[in-house]
Amino acid sequence: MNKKQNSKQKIQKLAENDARPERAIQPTELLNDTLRRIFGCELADATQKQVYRALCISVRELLTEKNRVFGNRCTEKERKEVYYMSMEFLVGTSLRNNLFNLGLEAEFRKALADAGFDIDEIYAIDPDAGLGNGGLGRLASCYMDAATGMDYPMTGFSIRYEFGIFKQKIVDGWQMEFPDNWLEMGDVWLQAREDDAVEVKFGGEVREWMDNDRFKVAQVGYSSVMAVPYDMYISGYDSDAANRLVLWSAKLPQSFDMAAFSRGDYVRALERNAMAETISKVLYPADDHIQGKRLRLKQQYLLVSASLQSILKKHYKKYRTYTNLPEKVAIHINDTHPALCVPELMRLLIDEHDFGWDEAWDITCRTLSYTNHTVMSEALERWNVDLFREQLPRVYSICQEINRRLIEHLCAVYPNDWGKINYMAVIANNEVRMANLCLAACHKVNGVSKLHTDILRNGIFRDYCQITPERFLNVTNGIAYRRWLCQSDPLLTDYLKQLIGGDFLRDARALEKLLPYQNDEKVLADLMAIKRKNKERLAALIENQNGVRVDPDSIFDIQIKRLHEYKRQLLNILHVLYLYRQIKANPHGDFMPRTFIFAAKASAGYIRAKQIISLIVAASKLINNDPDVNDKLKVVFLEDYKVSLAEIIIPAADISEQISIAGKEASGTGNMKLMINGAVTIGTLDGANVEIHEQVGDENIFLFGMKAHEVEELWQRGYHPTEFITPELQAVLDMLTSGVLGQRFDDLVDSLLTNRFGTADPYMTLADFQDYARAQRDVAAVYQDKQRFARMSLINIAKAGIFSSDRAVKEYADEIWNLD
Ligand code: 26W
Repeated sequence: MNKKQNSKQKIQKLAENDARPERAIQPTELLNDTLRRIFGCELADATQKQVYRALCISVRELLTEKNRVFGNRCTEKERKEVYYMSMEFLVGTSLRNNLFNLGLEAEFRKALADAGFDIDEIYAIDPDAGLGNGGLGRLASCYMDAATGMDYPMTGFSIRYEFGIFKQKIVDGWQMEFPDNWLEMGDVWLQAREDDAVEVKFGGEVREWMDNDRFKVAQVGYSSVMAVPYDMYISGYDSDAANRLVLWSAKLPQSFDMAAFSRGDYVRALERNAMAETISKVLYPADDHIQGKRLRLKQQYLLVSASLQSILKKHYKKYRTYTNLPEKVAIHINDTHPALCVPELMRLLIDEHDFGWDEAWDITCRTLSYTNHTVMSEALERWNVDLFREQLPRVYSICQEINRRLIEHLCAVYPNDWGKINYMAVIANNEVRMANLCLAACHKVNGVSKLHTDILRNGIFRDYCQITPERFLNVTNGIAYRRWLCQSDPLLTDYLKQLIGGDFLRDARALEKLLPYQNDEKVLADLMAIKRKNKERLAALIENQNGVRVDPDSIFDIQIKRLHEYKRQLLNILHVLYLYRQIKANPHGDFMPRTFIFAAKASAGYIRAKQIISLIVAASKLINNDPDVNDKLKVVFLEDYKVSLAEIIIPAADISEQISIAGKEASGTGNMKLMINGAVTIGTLDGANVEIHEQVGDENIFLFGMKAHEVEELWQRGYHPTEFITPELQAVLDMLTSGVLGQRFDDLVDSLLTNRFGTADPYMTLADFQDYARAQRDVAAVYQDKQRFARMSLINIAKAGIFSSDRAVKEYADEIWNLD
């Protein structure tokens, strides 16, 4: 390797004839090279921020090379590629994950330490790329990691939001949102490709004409926006592959409207530019609530049109035809947010590439597949026809034709059953139903847990499922356990490595090798000692951030997820107040000390959710400052929940709260992350909790509450929340209006007991309260028996392997995308 070449060229050279260029690099040399090139300095005189950026750029360039070589190899071999379309990728931090996957962590930790830098401080500079709200976005990132580790050519498409999920601050108990300017430091991971910008058309109208015997259609009078791609490279564990997450940024065609300028309309000239850029300005902070806003629709179309144009361009460059698209390309629609893929692929094939309707439809259906992530009616996207047609006139006319042909077909299948046909229609009641658009076209539709898929098959999608049951299948969610266990919990990982070997690093099912140790006192004690160290680390963070001292020997009971009424954080905090009253009533009783830890963001406009956060914060103030209960009960609400905070909370968890009303949580993935870190679940038989129970058995989980069918039956029978109120529960509810919590929460009480806000207690918090309290008593009793609890913890770790995203992605590859 001649001295003159800079590190970039060296890596390019290396990657030419070795899919693992990372094995040949010298960390110190590479860092100094990059520092010299970017900052004109070396490790000896670089600042921490300069070292951070140089390290990220070095890793990015390594992955760029790996991706180039991997991409060429896939194209040469004509391998089928999958494109994962998602409005959200909750990536989190990237530096540690990439170094871990490339097997470079230890080497760079040493090289930096030799130069006087602590890599953990460098990691702390790496911002969370918060390009998502919650489960759906994080799942997309876990799947990119898994696909790359298994050498699958998978490209993610999303939007380069300048502002990700808002930063949360609790001010006087109330959630405030602040802009998340992640690009300030996070831009190091992005590689702009201005030359590959794509034009996306909005507005205008449809023009139809006959071109000798061919019927031609085009959009005219539209305004153009340029979608500029930025590449974020994705590493995989111990893999030859590196994949790309392509993030589109909206720009005006020529950054300056000279015409307007020369007309002296200076502001207008700039305004139009700003207008265009607003499309990729900010992530919609809605989780499970549709916001039929124009900008949200423009964001979805920018993602879909730019991505499909670039996919078709790359495909045609290789195969000089589109007819074999379904054989070489799989396009996956992550919930309905990218559902415009259906009409847009049709538009491109028909208007731009002269396909007839039927052939275009055949290619479209065999190329597209769709995953549903929620049954919440308020989350099923339906666009107002006028807004839709105004922004996407040609796409709308194609939706009309899709709908016309669908209705024609349904009339044959369900003759005169207009109720059903209307329910299944793509366009009806002046709305475009995005789920039906996917159901009408996609060759595969899946749910994200066994229970959820059953509910889709027998519930909201039953009419479509009855016609083509073979299109519906389940792929239970999975997690990138190398991030959520190996990187987040190195103490446990190193211990497991020396106890059962390192196979589990490649295959998570190898964690089952732990099972023989379930009665091994030493191993059980060791596991509890590691858990205690992780709890000390979290306790330090809580003291630092909230100024509250928590006892690492207490039960760390954790509920971390988006704040939503169906997830029932309210049930949790009402039970905490119930416990508080019990301790107050009998301060010398033997209560197992407990620390209840909450972290959750509420969608900005979701007032009820914000009121529940306020109640949790008010309860924590009352309880944490009450000397009568201090050593027995603490409540903590951790601000600004995000991926990197979860990576510290999860290894410290004893109890994992998964208490949603049965039938509403599609799967959950936090439950899996907590399980593989040895937390024992207290939960309902909802989503993937059902499959966690299947894995660990009755004696290693604390189940409570109604099952999904019992919830349905109680609805049918008529649910009267007040019938479930006991004197103790009434006393707790009175605390919410008595002012003892420093403020009144009348709305919350009325939402439970009255129809002031619609159905009383719509998520049956009161109906499940007694059994929840019973299960929580079981937790306290079992935890007293350290060995028994440690055994439960061990079995949860050992049986969590099935929830690896490697397993899930393999199922998608085999059952849906048909990847080789
Ligand atoms: C239109 C606004 C909006 C935004 C996001 C509606 C719906 C969503 C997502 C579908 C909500 C979401 O993240 N759902 C969660 O997806 C996870 C991954 O499959 C599941 O594990 C969770 O159960 C589900 O709530």
